[in-house]
Amino acid sequence: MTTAPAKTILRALAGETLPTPPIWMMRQAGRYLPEYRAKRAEAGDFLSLCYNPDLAAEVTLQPIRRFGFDGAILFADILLVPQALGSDVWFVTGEGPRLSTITSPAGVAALKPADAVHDTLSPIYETIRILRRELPEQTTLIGFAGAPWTVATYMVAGRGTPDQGPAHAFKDADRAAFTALIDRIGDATIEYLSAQIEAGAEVVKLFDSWAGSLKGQDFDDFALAPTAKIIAALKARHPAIPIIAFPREAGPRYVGFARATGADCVALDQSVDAGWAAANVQRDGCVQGNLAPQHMVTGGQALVDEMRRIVAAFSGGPHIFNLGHGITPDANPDNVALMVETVRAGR
Ligand code: 1CP
Repeated sequence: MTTAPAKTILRALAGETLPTPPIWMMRQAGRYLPEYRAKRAEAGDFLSLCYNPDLAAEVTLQPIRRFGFDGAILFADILLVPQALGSDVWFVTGEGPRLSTITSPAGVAALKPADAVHDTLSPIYETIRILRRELPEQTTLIGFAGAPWTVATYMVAGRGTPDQGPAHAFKDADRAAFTALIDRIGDATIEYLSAQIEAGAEVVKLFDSWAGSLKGQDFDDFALAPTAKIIAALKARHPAIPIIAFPREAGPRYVGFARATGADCVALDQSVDAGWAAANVQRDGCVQGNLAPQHMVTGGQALVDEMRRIVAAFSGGPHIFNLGHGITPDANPDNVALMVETVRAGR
């Protein structure tokens, strides 16, 4: 006989419909919090914060102390994997990430092998071990990585891009070399997420933030297939670990995504209608997300009304409350507190 896991996020991910949804928040640690900004200044720069296990654990715990979310996401970044594969990565204050660029088969071939990623990423596993000791017992620890397409868009362009143009150009010019890049990132991601799970991550999430720019066969080959491959490998090694997939702005391609990839939960951005997603996506299992992050800036009755609409739409199945994308630096922490209060008012 087995007993149901007690943590609410794990129960929802196992397919349980709860009376009120558990809640966590994308980009819970970030510049909207003064205590985050203070720790970041102490670390010196963003990457030093990611690779300092004590400080990274501290900025993960800060929003949990303040708001008491049901889940905490590890503090790290999707661009640590390119760095571990041999790309140069740095952050320009006020602008964002910069990387060396990969635009040729030789650039792909020069990347380090997947099992070498631990040399760079072992501090992240230490952050996870600290968090498992320090988090409240009801809080679920969520590990993560970028999905291969999204990570590739940064490795090819060397920076964030509005339309992922350079990655599309590489893919269209040399599909075999681009596929090799996707495979290399996928293999590294399997090693990285397995190690996160072994260190104590209880759930892992794959961020495919730029999935929406892939259409037709490209979506199948570069969003769906790499995600399915990573999930199959992780489930083979760690059968009990729930996995959240976030093919952001996939639109109609959200339909069937969980079935095709083996994901236990699909995270929804704010561009899809909650009623539509309940009928077409939640029928395959747990969903999370959908609240526009802008509500964390504007707050008020509009926030409460929109939350009630989302909760009602997803009340017939497993649901985790979350934003449709990360909270922005201009958000007001009081609105985050109001969000947590509102979702729990029914408890
Ligand atoms: O302090 C700062 O100025 C840095 C801001 C910041 C933060 C707080 C960056 C730079 N990364 C992070 C942490 C981070 N990134 C987390 C930690 C956990 C959390 O609290 O949520 C996670 C899960 C991420 C994931 C991430 N990084 C994604 C996927 C999710 C998404 O937002 O779409 C992406 C695309 C990145 C790349 C990245 N890192 C940072 C920035 C500004 C960007 C986007 C760059 C761009 O496209 O221009």
